[in-house]
Amino acid sequence: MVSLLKLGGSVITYKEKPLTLNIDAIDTICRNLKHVKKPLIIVHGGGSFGHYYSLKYNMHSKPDRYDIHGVSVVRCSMIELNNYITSIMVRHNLNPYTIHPLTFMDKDKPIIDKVKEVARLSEEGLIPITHGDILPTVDKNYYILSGDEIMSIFANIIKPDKVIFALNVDGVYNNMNEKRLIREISAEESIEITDVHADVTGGMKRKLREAFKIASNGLPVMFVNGLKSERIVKALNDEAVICTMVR
Ligand code: IP8
Repeated sequence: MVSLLKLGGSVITYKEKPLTLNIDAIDTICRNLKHVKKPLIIVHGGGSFGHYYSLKYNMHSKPDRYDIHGVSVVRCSMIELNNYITSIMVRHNLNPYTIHPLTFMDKDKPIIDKVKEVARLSEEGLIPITHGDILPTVDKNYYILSGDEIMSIFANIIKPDKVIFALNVDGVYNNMNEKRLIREISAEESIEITDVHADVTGGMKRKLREAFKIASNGLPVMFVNGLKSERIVKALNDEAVICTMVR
């Protein structure tokens, strides 16, 4: 059975510093992923790469006729970020295999056979890795596809046994003043979300929305601290871990 892991932009980059990787975090995650012996698919976010340029060129999830140079720049920044991550993975003897979202998306709809092929590759020993991106739709419009949305598209089609969102905090807090970790949320509950960073795809609210969608299909979703990456491994290996579970 396949597991789905989203590496949030707040883990792999320093979100408040444009175009800055968190090399230590990526390196530690890769070192730890060697201890995971089951098929894995990774999705990563834009962090201070994609989101930096999306904000600069005023691009959002809503399809529109965005500045065409901006479209190019946002895409390049995501490819660059992906290249950094995959080269660190290879250095750790992992087998990443980048799949750009246009391979499995036809405008704003997933190509089901292609998504299933992604799962097949993970069973053959590769780690398919994809990312949030800027994609064409119709009438010269483009839109930003969030990695969080890719998670729910994949979860819906592949039906993985684990869905994990790695964040830069321990999970979902009741609010940012008290910072009490919510250990379990059921899709019906409403919680107060304050996003600290400007995030063109909707930050924590978006993540939770996608997690609720996934959970409503019977797949529990875990929000785990990716800066304590041994937790990612524990979660993937079915061990108890500090996290927020969305059911
Ligand atoms: O960080 C956004 O992906 P996300 C990708 O998963 C871009 O929402 C291009 C900003």
